[in-house]
Amino acid sequence: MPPADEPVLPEGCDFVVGVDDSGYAYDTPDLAIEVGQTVCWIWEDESMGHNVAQIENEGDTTRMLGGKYSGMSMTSVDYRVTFDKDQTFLYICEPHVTMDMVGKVVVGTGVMEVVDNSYEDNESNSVPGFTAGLSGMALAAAVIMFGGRKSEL
Ligand SMILES: [Cu+2]
Repeated sequence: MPPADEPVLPEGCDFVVGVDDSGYAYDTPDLAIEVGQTVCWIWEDESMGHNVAQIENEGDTTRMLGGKYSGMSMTSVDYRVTFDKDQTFLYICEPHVTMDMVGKVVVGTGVMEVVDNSYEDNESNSVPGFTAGLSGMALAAAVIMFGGRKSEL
């Protein structure tokens, strides 16, 4: 049980990020969490709207296309993300990024595992089936060619 003076986390949240008293910053802009934990960005009835928009690189002022996005800035937000991979998640509040309303979540090692397909091909489950299909086609082609030659004789 957490100490009594700590706020109770909403169910499903391992961490909650809100808006601080200034109204122009996240109250917990730097988090370090474990893989599999959930961060909840929650605020209610703020005087201004805020959001959470993933950026690609530190210092970016526009969101990453295809990145995580809580949507348009709102005065009340409940946006939750469960991080299932090591990574460093960088985000901004779009209307206040110029006022340095930015945040970071370091998940696990903080470094996304680089998937090297050329190395993993032999281990992957889907690839042997694909290879078998290819050799089956090659075999069929060989049979057709062989059959063709045979009929020419
Ligand atoms: Cu903001």
